[in-house]
Amino acid sequence: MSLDVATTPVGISVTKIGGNIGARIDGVRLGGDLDAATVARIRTELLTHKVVFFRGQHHLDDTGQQEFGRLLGELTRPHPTVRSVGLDNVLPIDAEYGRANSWHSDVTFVDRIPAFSLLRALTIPDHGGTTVWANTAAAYAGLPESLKALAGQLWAVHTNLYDYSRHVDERRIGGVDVKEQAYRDEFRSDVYETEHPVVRVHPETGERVLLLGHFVKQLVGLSSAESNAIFALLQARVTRLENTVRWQWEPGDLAIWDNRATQHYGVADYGDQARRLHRITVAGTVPESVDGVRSTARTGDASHYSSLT
Ligand SMILES: O=C(O)CCC(=O)C(=O)O
Ligand SMILES: [Fe+2]
Repeated sequence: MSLDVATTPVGISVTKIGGNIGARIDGVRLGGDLDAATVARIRTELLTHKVVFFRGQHHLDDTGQQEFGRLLGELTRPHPTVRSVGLDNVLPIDAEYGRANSWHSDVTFVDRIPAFSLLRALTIPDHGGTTVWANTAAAYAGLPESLKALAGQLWAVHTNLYDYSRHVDERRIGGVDVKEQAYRDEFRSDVYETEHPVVRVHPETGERVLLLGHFVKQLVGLSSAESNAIFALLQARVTRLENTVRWQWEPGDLAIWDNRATQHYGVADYGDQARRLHRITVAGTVPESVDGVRSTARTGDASHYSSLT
């Protein structure tokens, strides 16, 4: 992906952060009025680096974030099931409602997985509260041929009822905050189950990516023990530290990630300090396997969430 030099906007600088993922983009004021060449450059950098970070976007509010997001594509509803907290297309990510401290790609329990997520920092704790992203294309590329062959034949059921990290908490008696419990109950108010290929062909870059994360319930056709073992083996390839980048938030930051080529993890190391970010997601298409077979929804209809298929 290279841009014609004549159309490359002046004043933009791109600085790689991790060796395998992540770049900071400086010299851009984000908004709905950005020129097409700058938007194209941002998209190219995003597809290349998988997650890009902008500092100092203090002028952005929810409206500006959404107007800018629409330059990258149609926006989804805030969330397929969480209805009470969304304004327009915005999903608040607030420590009061829960913490995303497990590895996932966003909303993989529906068939039409969002293409991009845009997360804007409003209130950030004095310390901690970083977010980590991992490159799922690099994870696939680094597999030995034997594991590529295995992964390329596997399918996984993803569901919003299942979540590796929450599993223990939900069984505990007491100990779960009422507000957090109410949010979790709403999160699970509608059941979605979708079969996705473990190896997806990225619709824009053509790269092969591992499609896993905490919404995976089971690999199709395997026993739970086999499924858990193979999931752990492949997921460990995604989250190895060489494959990640960690961002220390400041208010006014905006991060955009390619949700089809990354997983992320919100590090919950900030105690009871306030932390709030606002997320919007750009609609994405239904995944295709290396053999061109599309994902299938088993349960739930996500057409109200996004009309893209
Ligand atoms: O809280 C974080 O750092 C990550 C939140 C998250 O998973 C998301 O915005 O999709
Ligand atoms: Fe997330």
